[in-house]
Amino acid sequence: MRTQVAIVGAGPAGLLLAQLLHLRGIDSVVLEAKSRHYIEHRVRAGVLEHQSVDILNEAGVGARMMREGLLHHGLMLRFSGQVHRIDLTALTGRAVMIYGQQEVVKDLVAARVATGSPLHFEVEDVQPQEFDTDRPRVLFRSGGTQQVLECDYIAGCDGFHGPCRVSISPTELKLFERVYPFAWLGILAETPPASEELIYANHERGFALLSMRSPTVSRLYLQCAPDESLENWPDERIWSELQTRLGSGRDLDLRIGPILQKGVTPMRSFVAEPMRHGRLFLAGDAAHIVPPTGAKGMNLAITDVYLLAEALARHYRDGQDDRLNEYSATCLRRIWKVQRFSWWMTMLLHRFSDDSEFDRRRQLAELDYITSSRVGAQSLAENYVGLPL
Ligand code: RFL
Ligand code: PHB
Repeated sequence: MRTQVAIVGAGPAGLLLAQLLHLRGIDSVVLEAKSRHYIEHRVRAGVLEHQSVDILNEAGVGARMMREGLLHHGLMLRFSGQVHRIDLTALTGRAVMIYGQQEVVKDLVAARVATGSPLHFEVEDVQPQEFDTDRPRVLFRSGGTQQVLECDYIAGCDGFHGPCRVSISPTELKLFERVYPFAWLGILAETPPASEELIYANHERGFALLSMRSPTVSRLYLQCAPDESLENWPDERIWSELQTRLGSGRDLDLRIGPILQKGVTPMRSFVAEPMRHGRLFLAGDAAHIVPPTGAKGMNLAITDVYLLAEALARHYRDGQDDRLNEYSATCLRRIWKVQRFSWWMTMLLHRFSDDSEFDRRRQLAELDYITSSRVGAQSLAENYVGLPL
């Protein structure tokens, strides 16, 4: 079996890369460990930067997003018992789109299937090999049969736990990591969003976030312990904690509804440098993780593969490798700014177990500054809607 680009992983990064390459006349094979049903129902991120919206539209997979997605022109910050609106559009001229990651994945899988190009689900034992030579290949098993996929390039879009990054010699990678002393308990619930816009709450009992997926489905998060067991969180406790932290009763009417899905997301900041090793290119969560407070994980995956597709197109179309050579540095420059923003939002909104009274006052003063100074608000807004490519 042979292709131009072997893509490991069918998350937003791998699937979008496959579609962008297809549009540029470049062949690829996508290898995914899970089933189609599994990846189409994995509940994760939900906020698309304006630029991600443009890229998905340009890739020809944006029609349903434009119909069903919710365009948001602002967000709410809640602290000290009050809510303050950050008017994203007035401050930046841009808006963000609320559209679930699993919906993006469904649209991308449908587009891939329509091209008739290979997308293999439930493959096992994926091993990227020989990427430091001119003849890289990927070994894998599919339906019990051992396969060899020869290629020009390998795209490691296999998430944080995938095989690509770990196949690189540790001496060639520099890893940067910060693990936070808390996690997010996230639920998807059948209840109309209690607010038209997202609410990020800094409460003395911990962070809470109100988000949504549709006019009838809410997505809600609570700061919890990093090793939290869901057994400690019966539905009544989740709702009561959300109501307290989001201030339901006074400003807002958060109605209890059936919980469709529950999960705990650990919080970490992680970067592996560089993102290229010979003919292996890492993209998305395979190369970096951000804590979800800034809503950036899926957006970084989208911008990485957009740059990678352009670089590969330049190679195949013009015979020039300049963009491929610059890929890692170009991505990392943006990634570190997004790392900074995601870290900053996390530090601003969560309670730390060792918070001193000084830290608490400083956090509230910073929130007060952001919500009372146009410059303060603008910096948040500019990062939230997305920095330019
Ligand atoms: P993905 O989506 O993880 O996709 C990687 C794909 O690679 C597959 N894979 C393999 N395939 C073949 N062989 C192997 N050996 C493989 N190992 C793995 C996986 O099955 C998967 O299909 O990475 P990608 O494409 O880079 O996209 C990044 C985003 O998914 C991610 O940044 C965000 O979803 C982060 N994130 C969240 N962000 C938010 O803004 N809000 C959230 O609520 C939120 N929740 C989450 C999240 C990430 C999570 N992970 C990765 C732990 C919840 C979770 C659980
Ligand atoms: C979500 O809707 O899942 C979501 C929204 C904003 C975030 C993180 C997750 O910062």
